[in-house]
Amino acid sequence: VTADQVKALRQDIQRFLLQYEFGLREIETKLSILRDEFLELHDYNPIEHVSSRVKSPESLLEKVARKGVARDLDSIRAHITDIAGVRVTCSFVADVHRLFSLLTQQDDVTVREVKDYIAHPKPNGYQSLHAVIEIPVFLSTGRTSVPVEVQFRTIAMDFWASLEHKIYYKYDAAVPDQLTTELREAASTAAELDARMARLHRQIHGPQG
Ligand code: 0O2
Repeated sequence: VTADQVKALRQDIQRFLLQYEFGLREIETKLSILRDEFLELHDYNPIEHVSSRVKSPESLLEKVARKGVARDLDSIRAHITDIAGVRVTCSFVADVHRLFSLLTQQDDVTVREVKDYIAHPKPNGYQSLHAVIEIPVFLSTGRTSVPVEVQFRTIAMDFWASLEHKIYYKYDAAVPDQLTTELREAASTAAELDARMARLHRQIHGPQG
């Protein structure tokens, strides 16, 4: 491989990843519009926090290898759907569902996949609502469609997931049984807290929240 080829490849990858960056911006704008409008209409902010990231080239290539995907941009585009990721953290489970519906029902959004780990938590206790959605992005070369993985969760679910993530990496995926059990218990404590906070919230704001 010549130096020119490496340079060309790097440019291709940069342009490829840039489209995902644009996809994130579209979703972030949609979320901030929903938040601001909600605040205006109901004097209430259903979103606690939004974070987003484009996968780094290293982490993308690691996933490509792990999933056995061919190392060309078309295959990567088709098979890796979380290159662009947005995490929406809400106070209450009802807001998670509300935001999910408001975003996925927009008519320029196509839902490719939904994984409801709130209705069906993972065996380790993980809870979140995931959607892979496609969003149009308009470039000088024309319209393109970009997949973005959006994770909706409550503050309690987010608290749990960030600790679990650290533990998982600390033990290099081989988490001791005792910790696995405690994590599962902590996940149900988090779910109980969510239910309890929702009840309190309803007492103050009524069933519509
Ligand atoms: P990061 O660093 O957040 O990007 P896969 O993406 O193929 O490994 P799958 O089944 O295709 O897994 O996707 P899934 O289940 O929708 O999960 C994708 C993302 O959800 C993960 O991305 C995490 O962000 C989050 N997630 C899923 N399961 C867990 C879990 O058990 N614990 C925690 N803490 N997070 C989880 P990445 O790429 O793994 O990580």
